[in-house]
Amino acid sequence: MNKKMRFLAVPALALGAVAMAGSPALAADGTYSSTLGQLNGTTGTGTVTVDVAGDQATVNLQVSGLAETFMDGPYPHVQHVHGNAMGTCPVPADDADGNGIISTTEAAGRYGDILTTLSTSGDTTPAAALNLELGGQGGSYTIERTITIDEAQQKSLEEGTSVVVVHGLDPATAGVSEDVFNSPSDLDPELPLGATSPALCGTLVMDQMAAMPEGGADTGVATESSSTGMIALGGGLVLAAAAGGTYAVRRRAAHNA
Ligand SMILES: [Cu+2]
Repeated sequence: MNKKMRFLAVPALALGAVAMAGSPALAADGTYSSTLGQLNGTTGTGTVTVDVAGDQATVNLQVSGLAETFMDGPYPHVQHVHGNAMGTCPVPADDADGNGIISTTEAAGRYGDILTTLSTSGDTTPAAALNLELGGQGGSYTIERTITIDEAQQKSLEEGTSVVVVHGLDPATAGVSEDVFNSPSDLDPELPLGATSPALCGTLVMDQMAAMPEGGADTGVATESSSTGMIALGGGLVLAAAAGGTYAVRRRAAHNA
């Protein structure tokens, strides 16, 4: 009887750890972010964070200084999470046809196909990729919304191949002639090439402080938002299960902060 109870004690402890952490973390869970880089003569800037929990992703995308107007209206900037390729942004050498614009098709070898449309409302699937009404409007805007992401998107995040791309070049800075800018888009011949080509681009990288909380003792883990704190706690418990003493260190750090 005594022996049997000791045998049961180990799995009981393991279950306790899982219960304390809440639902077991899925592989893609975490906070991802990127500072977007400029392509095709773009002078604007952008940052994005994506908080992932299961199939829910809270996206916060902020851009400023992009092209403001298009045909007398607010310039529509379609934007997506691409993935399942190299997980990188294109370089000038990717301008295969040499017309001066790296098109979406020319960049696809780097950042891959559209997995999620970062629309301002409604549909977030690839079907909404070129819906101009659902794109960012004007030169500066913020999109903050929680969306459902499919398994392909989750897998790409987990593998580090997810790349946020904001499309829509500024004719004043793109560095090409009006004829080239307005030539038929590789994505939709009804649209100008310049309007659908990538303007800002950045690979989503998981926040390492949240992923590896043992490095965060002096860097304010406890002052972060509750969602990040939960992730840090989950990570701490995983470490505790793997390597005995770590949990005590983590608890002390959290208590002091
Ligand atoms: Cu795109």
